[in-house]
Amino acid sequence: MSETRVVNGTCHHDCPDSCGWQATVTDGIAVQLRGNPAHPFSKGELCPKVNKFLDRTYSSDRVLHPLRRVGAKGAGEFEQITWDEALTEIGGRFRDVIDEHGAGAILPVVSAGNQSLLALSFGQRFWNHLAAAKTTGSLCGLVAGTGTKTTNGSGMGIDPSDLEHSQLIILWGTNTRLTNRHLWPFIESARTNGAQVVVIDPLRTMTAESADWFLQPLPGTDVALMLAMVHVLIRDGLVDNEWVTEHTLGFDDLAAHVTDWTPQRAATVCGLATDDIERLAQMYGTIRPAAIRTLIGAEHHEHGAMFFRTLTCLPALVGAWRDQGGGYARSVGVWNDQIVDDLAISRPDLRAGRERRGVPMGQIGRALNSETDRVMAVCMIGVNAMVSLPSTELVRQGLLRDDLFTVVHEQFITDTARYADIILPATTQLEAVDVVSSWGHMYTGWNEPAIAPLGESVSNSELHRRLARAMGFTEPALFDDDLTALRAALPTIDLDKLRADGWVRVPYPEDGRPWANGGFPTASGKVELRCDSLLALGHPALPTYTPASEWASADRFPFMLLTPKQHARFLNSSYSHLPKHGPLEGTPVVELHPDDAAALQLVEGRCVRVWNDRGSVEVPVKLSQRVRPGVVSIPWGWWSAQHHGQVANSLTNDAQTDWGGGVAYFDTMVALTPV
Ligand SMILES: Nc1nc2c(c(=O)[nH]1)N[C@H]1C(S)=C(S)[C@@H](COP(=O)(O)OP(=O)(O)OC[C@H]3O[C@@H](n4cnc5c(=O)[nH]c(N)nc54)[C@H](O)[C@@H]3O)O[C@H]1N2
Ligand SMILES: Nc1nc2c(c(=O)[nH]1)N[C@H]1C(S)=C(S)[C@@H](COP(=O)(O)OP(=O)(O)OC[C@H]3O[C@@H](n4cnc5c(=O)[nH]c(N)nc54)[C@H](O)[C@@H]3O)O[C@H]1N2
Ligand code: SF4
Ligand SMILES: [Mo]
Repeated sequence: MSETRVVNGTCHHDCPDSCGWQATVTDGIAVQLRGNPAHPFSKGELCPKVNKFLDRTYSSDRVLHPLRRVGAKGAGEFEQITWDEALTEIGGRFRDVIDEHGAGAILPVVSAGNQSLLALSFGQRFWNHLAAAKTTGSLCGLVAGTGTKTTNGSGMGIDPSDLEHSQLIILWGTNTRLTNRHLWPFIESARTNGAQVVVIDPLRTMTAESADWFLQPLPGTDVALMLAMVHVLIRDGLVDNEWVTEHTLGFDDLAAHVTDWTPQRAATVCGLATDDIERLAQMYGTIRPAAIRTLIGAEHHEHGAMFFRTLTCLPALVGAWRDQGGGYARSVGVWNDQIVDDLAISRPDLRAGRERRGVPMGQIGRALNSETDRVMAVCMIGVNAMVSLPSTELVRQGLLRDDLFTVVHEQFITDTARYADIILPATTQLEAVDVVSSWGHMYTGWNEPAIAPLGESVSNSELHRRLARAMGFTEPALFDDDLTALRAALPTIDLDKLRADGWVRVPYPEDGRPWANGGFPTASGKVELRCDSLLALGHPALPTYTPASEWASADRFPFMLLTPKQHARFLNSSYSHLPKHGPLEGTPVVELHPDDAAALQLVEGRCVRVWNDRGSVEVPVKLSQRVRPGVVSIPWGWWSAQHHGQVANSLTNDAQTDWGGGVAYFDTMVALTPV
């Protein structure tokens, strides 16, 4: 008799929507995956990426056994070995590195390929106990959070679903319909009630196409636009004086600072029309409730933290926090984190006072090539470094080193895994228990495993238990089972109830107005329009526009390059190689404005070399009105195979952001040469 059951889970992708799903399992095989209609945010819908997740899970290309490299690094030739052989080799190599160079020469690189709690954090117990090196900063989100916190003392914005109460919604540097699709119905619902939607983005995205009004500034110039908005708000008496007096610090300094930030001046910097800047400020100063929604894209600039620090000043000036549906909506990870005891799951105490040497996440390429503090072993977990890190040719050079020992825990032989000495097989979310803290809504979700791990694959937590055993460690916390670790991580949550219910709503003010009456956790207790603590970090205390250093190379590399998330069937680096994803999105191209194409005598489909001192990719030209003249765009997420060698990130800038430890991917200048 065959047995069928339905198992509830939560999508693990680094995506704000953290959808609830239901897997139908017949005789141990998942036969259908669909959205859970009862989920309060995703409401039964998944997305074009994950609708075909079973094809990913059961793909014949899955890595199901430990593999050892037999060919040259990068050649992608491997032989199957046993887990015992793999662990013996890893244990031996790690011990040799520690004996000769110290544990600081071992670098774990963990990213959010699976952003669930155990997947991301349980392994830190092992790395803390080892006192290995660690990555600092982040590819995603830290800059936006840190910039916001600089002004507000907290990264906590409003619940994005409350946009349904807004009358003005400014989507500022976020491509909602592509990257955060389950939020769109809330925005549409506000629209039904008369709300206007404005998109501000250097690319005419699919979200821009759906807006009531679209503004297209040059990349990296928004702070000038914001300062001009402040200028107009003050000039035209649109400031909420009562709220500003009570809840902000430094208003007079800011007012003096923006006197010469006229709309005319900002228009020149941003490449916008003066009238449009006037109109935007007027709308923002007069329509209530007014919400600004932002996410991650705008942090990928040298002055990324300044963007978010300045943006956070705007709602304070017009008293937007007073209203439900007013204020500023960004990642709500900080709200979800309230119920997570991060120390209990990642156990930094296991370092026992030893420092873990830090390597900036965005500069792993540089670290792998550095002669000082040489990295001798890397362990890549949930990251496709050769596609996702900036300046990937540097990463490649590093991974090619003969004296570097590379371990990759993966589901597929990715561009990165090709450089591994040992590949270890990873489960998918259907195969392991976990809990997902959402950064796009207020529900932390349970993930019940639907099927047994395929082949010999293991979850991230089991991987680290095995690594601990391979090292001969005896510290009991390294071997906690998943439920014990989850109980420690969620001390206030009844795990059995969470498991039965599927999700729990995290604490959030019932009236939807977290900052209506101030109470900001800054040093001054107020919104810091002037933030003196920034001076100590070498940054101006007042919001300040600074052009990106990279632009100085414009004489050699005249085009600004964006490499955005662009495909509905891609989630970061994760789907381009699968037959029901990649081919349906076409192939990589460079989008070029027809005027630029004419000047370069380039026509649609003509192959062009896009290059700078970091790398070079050859792609066909796509004439496009989505970019402005002077700006070109190559969609990101394709692997080297579809790019005939190098990838979009071969070209990108690995400079760190002003503060917050992010990456200036989108401050990249390139030249175009027909081939
Ligand atoms: N040019 C450019 N570069 C960018 C960006 C951009 O917009 N443009 N965006 C940046 C951003 S915001 C991010 S978040 C990063 C994302 O960069 P990555 O983290 O590299 O991207 P993902 O594709 O989400 O996940 C990486 C890998 O995790 C694997 N994986 C999935 N589940 C598991 C698991 O349970 N265990 C293990 N061990 N592996 C698993 C997947 O197979 C995948 O290969 O890229 C950044 N890079
Ligand atoms: N389909 C799909 N969905 C995804 C992902 C995916 O790969 N595919 N990735 C997920 C991940 S990891 C993340 S972090 C989120 C990101 O979600 P978003 O932040 O919404 O998406 P991004 O594409 O990173 O950036 C948003 C927009 O910022 C714009 N931008 C770049 N520079 C500037 C600037 O200087 N000023 C302004 N105003 N805008 C600028 C880009 O053109 C882009 O359209 O999406 C998640 N959702
Ligand atoms: S990738 Fe995002 S939109 Fe798609 S199912 Fe997962 S959480 Fe939902
Ligand atoms: Mo991200």
